[in-house]
Amino acid sequence: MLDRLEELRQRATAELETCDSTAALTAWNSKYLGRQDGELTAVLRGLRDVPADQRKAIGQRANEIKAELEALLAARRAALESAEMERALQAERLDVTLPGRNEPKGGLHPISQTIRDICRVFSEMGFHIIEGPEVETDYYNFQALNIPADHPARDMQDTFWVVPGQILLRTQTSPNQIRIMQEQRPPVRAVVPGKVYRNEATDATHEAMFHQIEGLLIDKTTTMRDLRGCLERFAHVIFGPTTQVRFRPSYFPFTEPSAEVDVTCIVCRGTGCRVCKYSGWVEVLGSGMVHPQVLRNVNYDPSVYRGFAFGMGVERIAMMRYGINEIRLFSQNDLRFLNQF
Ligand code: 2U9
Repeated sequence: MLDRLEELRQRATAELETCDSTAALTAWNSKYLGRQDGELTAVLRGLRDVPADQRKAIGQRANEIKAELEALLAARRAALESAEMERALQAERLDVTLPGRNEPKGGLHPISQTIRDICRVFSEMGFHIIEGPEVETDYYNFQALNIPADHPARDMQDTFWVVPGQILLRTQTSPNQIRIMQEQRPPVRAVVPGKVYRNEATDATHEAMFHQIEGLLIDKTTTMRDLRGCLERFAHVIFGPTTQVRFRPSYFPFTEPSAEVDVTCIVCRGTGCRVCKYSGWVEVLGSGMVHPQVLRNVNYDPSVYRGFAFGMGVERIAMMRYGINEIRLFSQNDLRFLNQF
């Protein structure tokens, strides 16, 4: 019996050496020391059948071996666990002292920057910022704005037709002011930024697609002085606080009276240079009092309500601000140009 115990001890010890995972250790444990059918457990359980004079010695030796195997198992488990931990640490090595990686930074296109800056000025004066569709009907783009089918102003805005005579790429953002007036009663205060399209020959100052910002204010007592005050505020923020504003008579079908608006030349500050053709002034936008027919078109009574409107080309403003003399640079996506803003 003692020989059998010795053989079991050697076999178990040798086998333990070959266990190289915690799963193998668990299997080894139940094979030799398991409560149900471990080999050593079976020996201990069989002690009652051993002749009384040998029982003590065998029992003692079996318990010694049990204690020894349990100690070996614990040591082997500890060694395996620390090896596994070491392997995981190597595989997931992370140096928290390394500097972070910088993501390359994007930036807003100069046209987007200019739109935001201009909209902010009017937003601070209580104007809502609205956007609308780029594909429009003839009614919203022309007729509602007092430009009927045979009107000569249509020649100035040669148009990209989607369905000839009916659906077009908008030539101005004004259709959205018409919609706002249809949707709500005065007072109305809105600015509308967005892309517009005109079928024109391209050169250094003209493109078939460009951006506009238009503004509209309707109330009971609105006058041209309110228009002038708002535009002076705009000019001071965008071109500097010493900028002066000048109105010149003009004609637009949707405003009466109408005015072109000039500001002191931002290059020479009014003393005269090539940019302002030695006049000291540069034109920045068009404006006027909303035509009574436009008010009637949206069921506003022109004897009760009046308002002003203005419109500007964003590319033109951005070219002045940044000293750019070629409009096509804005749409060429050349990073050497864009990275400067
Ligand atoms: C409504 C009534 C009136 C908008 C206006 C202008 C004058 C104007 C041009 C500037 C340069 C177009 O981009 S540009 O070529 N615009 O001169 N725009 S008044 O008048 C409106 C708009 C909407 C309901």
